[in-house]
Amino acid sequence: MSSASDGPHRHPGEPAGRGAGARLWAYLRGQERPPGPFRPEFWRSPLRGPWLTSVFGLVLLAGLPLVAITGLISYAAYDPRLPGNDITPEKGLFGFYLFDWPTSPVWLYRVTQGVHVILGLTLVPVLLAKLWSVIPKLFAWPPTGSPAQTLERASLLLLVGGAVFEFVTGILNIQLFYVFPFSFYPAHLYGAWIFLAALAVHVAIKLPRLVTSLRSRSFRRELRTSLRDTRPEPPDPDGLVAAAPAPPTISRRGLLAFVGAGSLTVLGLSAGQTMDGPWRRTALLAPHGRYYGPGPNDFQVNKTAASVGVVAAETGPEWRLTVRGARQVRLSREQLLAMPLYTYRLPIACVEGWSTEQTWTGVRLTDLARLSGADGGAGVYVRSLQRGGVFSHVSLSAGQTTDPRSLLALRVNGADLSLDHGFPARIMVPNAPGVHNTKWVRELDFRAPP
Ligand SMILES: Nc1nc2c(c(=O)[nH]1)N[C@H]1C(S)=C(S)[C@@H](COP(=O)(O)O)O[C@H]1N2
Ligand SMILES: [Mo]
Repeated sequence: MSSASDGPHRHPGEPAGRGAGARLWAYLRGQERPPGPFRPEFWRSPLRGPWLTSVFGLVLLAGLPLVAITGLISYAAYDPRLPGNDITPEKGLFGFYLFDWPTSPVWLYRVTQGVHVILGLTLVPVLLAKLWSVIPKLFAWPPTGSPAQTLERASLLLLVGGAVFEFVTGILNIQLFYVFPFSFYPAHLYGAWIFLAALAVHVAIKLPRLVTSLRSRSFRRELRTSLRDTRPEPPDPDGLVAAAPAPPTISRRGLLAFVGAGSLTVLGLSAGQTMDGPWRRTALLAPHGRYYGPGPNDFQVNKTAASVGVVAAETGPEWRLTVRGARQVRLSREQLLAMPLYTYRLPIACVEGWSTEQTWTGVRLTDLARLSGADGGAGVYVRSLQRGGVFSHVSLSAGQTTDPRSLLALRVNGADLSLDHGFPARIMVPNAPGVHNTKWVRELDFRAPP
């Protein structure tokens, strides 16, 4: 077929010594494939094929919608319709499904956000394996064909681009690399919708092929097939199966085990951040959970007081809580401690996936509302000593404000709050996302928003 002088990428019948310009023209017109990855012979793994791709596809089809739905739930949990909570001002139509985030069950956000982050991380190896299995298609030549083909490739671009964008921004965010030149929340939200739309198109196009491909081989038999007996899948119209497969160096079950082990490793090293007790120590992939801060409150700190510029002078004996309702009241910490105190076990569940349940003691928000001549029915606008930043204030809904378990917490686990956990006082609302449990509170405003 090709002699030594032909070079590795010459097609049969290609005239030798043709000008580079003519060759480029032939590539561009789609008459000829450019060398390297654009030629089918380049891709030699004997494992690639529609069955393998479909196995990874099925896992993603089961998992990614759950990641997406819990993500959309997380956005709703932020209550972005309340004044000041809107982290995505340009949400437009994307806010169509928002609803009042409930206070019960208290563990709901802990579960949905834990699933969002931990399942998302666990699917990373599967996503990479799936992309690996279809990579020859990235180099299909000519890049566009019939209108239907062009449309399909465009949707794939959005699908792969959307998935990669969501995973990269999500992982950077939970690893606290806030390196984006844009705001994470709107970008991650828009990316999700682009990805979901592309996924819907992709599933509509590919579902029949997914089913026939999965039926083409027995999963159980594949798990019993050793390297020695591993053969390529039969040639397929999509060109996933290598045209000139190399001898296998790993069996299909070996590859599945490798990907599965990768997922289980990620799961095992990150799930602990959602658990209390000794398991938390296993979350080696989680950035939080190592630093508990000074003081007796034995659980992780998100932002320390120092890191957000809250200084000891503001939190000392001079500190007063301002409560605004029909009238304005100012209270010292001693006066708050003299009010009826209630104790509840409530979780802190951070958007970044970690969570913990602790025993909080404090004054009911409804009691404070009443003290100022309000009833909490207008919700409450909370201001922190922290100046600036999205977490320096929060709006809580009427339902959150009037829940008897919603506290201005003064103590945790029987001890005064440590400075890093929000001393002198912090918000604790059942089932609220962690960000809404504002620390270092200086003002509660129960008046109806203007
Ligand atoms: N003022 C203020 N309150 C805040 C934050 C903050 O950065 N500033 N972080 C929030 C976030 S994102 C979480 S998850 C919880 C964490 O509480 P902890 O640090 O006591 O564990 O506090 C919330 N309250
Ligand atoms: Mo958080």
